[in-house]
Amino acid sequence: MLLQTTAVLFFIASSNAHSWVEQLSVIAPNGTFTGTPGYARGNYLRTAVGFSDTTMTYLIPPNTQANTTVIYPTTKMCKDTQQDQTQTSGSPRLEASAGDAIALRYQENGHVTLPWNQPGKPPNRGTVYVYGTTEPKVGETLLDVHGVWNWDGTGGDGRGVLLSEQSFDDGRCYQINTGNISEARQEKYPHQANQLMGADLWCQQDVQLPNTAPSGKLYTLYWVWDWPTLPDIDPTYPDGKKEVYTTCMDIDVVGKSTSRVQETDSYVEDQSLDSAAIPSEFNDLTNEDAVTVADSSSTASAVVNENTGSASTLKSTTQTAQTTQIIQTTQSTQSTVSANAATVTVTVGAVTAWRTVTKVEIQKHTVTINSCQSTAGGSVD
Ligand SMILES: [Cu+2]
Repeated sequence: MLLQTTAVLFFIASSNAHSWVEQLSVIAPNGTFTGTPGYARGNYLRTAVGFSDTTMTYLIPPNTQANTTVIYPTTKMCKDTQQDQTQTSGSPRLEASAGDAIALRYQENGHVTLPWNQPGKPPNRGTVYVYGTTEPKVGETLLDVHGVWNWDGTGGDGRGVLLSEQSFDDGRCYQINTGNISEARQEKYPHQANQLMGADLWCQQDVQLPNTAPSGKLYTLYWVWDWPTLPDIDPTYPDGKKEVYTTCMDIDVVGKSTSRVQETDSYVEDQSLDSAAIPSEFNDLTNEDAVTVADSSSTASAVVNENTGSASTLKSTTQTAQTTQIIQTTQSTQSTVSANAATVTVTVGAVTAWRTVTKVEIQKHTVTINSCQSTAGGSVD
């Protein structure tokens, strides 16, 4: 019981720590971020007075909605602070040219590296979508866009397109914790701690601004993280639940298309991960076909099986994820006690994950953690 209590305390400070697009960057042909970063509408920097996760997270359905198994047609795409195309002081829009590759970065908040914290979630940690339009609407609804706008721009009212669809887990990102996933990634994808990310490595979704984006105008991106809970797994949600987060942002389209991403194999290997595109995502952008073909055949199990492949093999649609593998609620747990340290092994579906807990006395061999990891500094110790 003590372990259970302590484990909960490790994470309790962060129970509302979900994800949003923290920063946008143009990617140069060599895969390195270039220029001044941009930010979402109504952005709150983490360093701003009054910042908390809730200043940026936008949960759909909202906590106030009794039935979380439905999303109503009236539900807005954008958070109330992101309805208008306005920026806050210190958080300018990204400037980019038509055809540019752009990285959207977000924090995983434990949803990648501590997947056992939320039972019933898709093994790919959900799917992230980016929709683009030159004709955004105040009051835009989620359901007019999400799952409706398509690659060809022929979906729904035809005002926009689907620009990108990938797993929330980009195959690299981590926050620092003692779980095996984080530890493996810290070793495989090391980087110098910096002021922006700390020791964590943010997740990334790379998209290409359409070649047709008109210069001198704003181009709007809607980022949608679809992260449902499947039914019959978490006893709290016997019918499952919908859980979606969005970020709404605009780009100042400037100059002419420089065709930055139209050269293939220009990505420079071994560059600093602090400011580098994800190679597989970036290389996808050099190939129009690859961008438009979501790999719906890849099984989600590859995602949970840590370090098995690049982000491109991690692509799977939500539907695929829902049918291929389920993170079990009933986690078989093994504990080994040695002095003041214990290694807790949690079996999540077919995958064994573990985290090392120090200075904790083991009295019960079960661990229940139902929240996500702190984003501040990324440490859970
Ligand atoms: Cu969260």
